[in-house]
Amino acid sequence: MSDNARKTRIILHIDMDYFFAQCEEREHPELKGKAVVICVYSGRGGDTGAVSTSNYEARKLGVKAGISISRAKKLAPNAVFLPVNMELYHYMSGQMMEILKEYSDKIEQESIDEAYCDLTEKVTGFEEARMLALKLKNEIRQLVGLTCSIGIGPNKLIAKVASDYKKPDGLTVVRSEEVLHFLAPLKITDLIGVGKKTGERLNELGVKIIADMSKLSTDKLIRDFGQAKGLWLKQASQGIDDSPVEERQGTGQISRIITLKEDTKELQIILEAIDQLSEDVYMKLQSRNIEFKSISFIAISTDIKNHTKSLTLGVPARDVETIRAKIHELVKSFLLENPIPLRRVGIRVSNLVEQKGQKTLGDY
Ligand code: DGT
Ligand code: CA
Repeated sequence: MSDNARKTRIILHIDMDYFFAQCEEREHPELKGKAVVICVYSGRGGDTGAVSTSNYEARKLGVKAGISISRAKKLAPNAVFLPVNMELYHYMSGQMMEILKEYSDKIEQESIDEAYCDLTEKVTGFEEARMLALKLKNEIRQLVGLTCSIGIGPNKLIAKVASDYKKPDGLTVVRSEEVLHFLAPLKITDLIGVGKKTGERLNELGVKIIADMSKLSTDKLIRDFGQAKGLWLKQASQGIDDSPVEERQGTGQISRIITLKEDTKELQIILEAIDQLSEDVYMKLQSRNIEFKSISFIAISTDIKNHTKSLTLGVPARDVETIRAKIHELVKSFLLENPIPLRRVGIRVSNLVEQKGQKTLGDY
């Protein structure tokens, strides 16, 4: 084994609290303190459909993801019921992921509101990782206006269980030597990958908490669950997980956001900041060999409200001159229409086109 492979990893998992409902609270501050339920209406009229998520006030009344909207209305007749607004959630997710990227370049986005981050090369130990996580939480609260829960551990499995351990607004650090003690009293279904069905079968074997499972022999688990799952269960119960944090390339869009040195509506200062980002976006397009058709200026004002201004090109491009020229155009017209001080500014390119072989412009 190389020295590198033996090195203890430090993995962070971030999970936004009651994400869709929290985004709505942020957009509509008058919702604060009320029970809020986010609904996916089936489109068949009336209240048919299911609850996507709810805030903690609504959860206290028994309103949870997956139950029907009509049941939720019976449980919480005074709650505020809102339809999903995916555009808003993707937008907020993008902002939070952008901040995360400032902390590490080894990030695996797991879902719209969750990501793993490998901090092994970034920090000297778990204490420094904790300080970094506090700073990250604070920055997300200040700049995006949302709370999250973070778990830190020697692998992805432990980091994920740790982020779920204390919610909302939690931070749980589990060092390598604390792993077994941390896992022992938890329910087996707290392990990511142990679903309802596996949980029920383990219950039949008398296994309720992780400590019970770690006592079963590998052979027994393999007999009952098959080779791969049996081995995985044994390892998971001991907190072992070697899977790497793998950067997944989202194909949909590339964005870069920066915090201005001070809040401003000065065109020149904003253009200077945005020019740095044009370079970053250009490099990213270059490295992935893709072009874009749409470009947006992202602006976050001092009241942390989001604004965007976009345009679409006739033919795809990826050269830095086009990025710069188009984003300048967008910034200028944005400031004319909205002469307000900005806190953060950014560029997003979307409608991405992969460059395969030698295509001519006529092929697009
Ligand atoms: P949390 O993490 O327990 O504080 O609460 P959430 O709401 O962030 O839950 P999470 O992390 O499992 O899921 C993130 C978002 O994904 C959530 O805000 C809404 C959406 N979501 C979760 N479960 C469901 C579901 O069963 N149906 C639909 N349509 N959306 C869901
Ligand atoms: Ca969440």
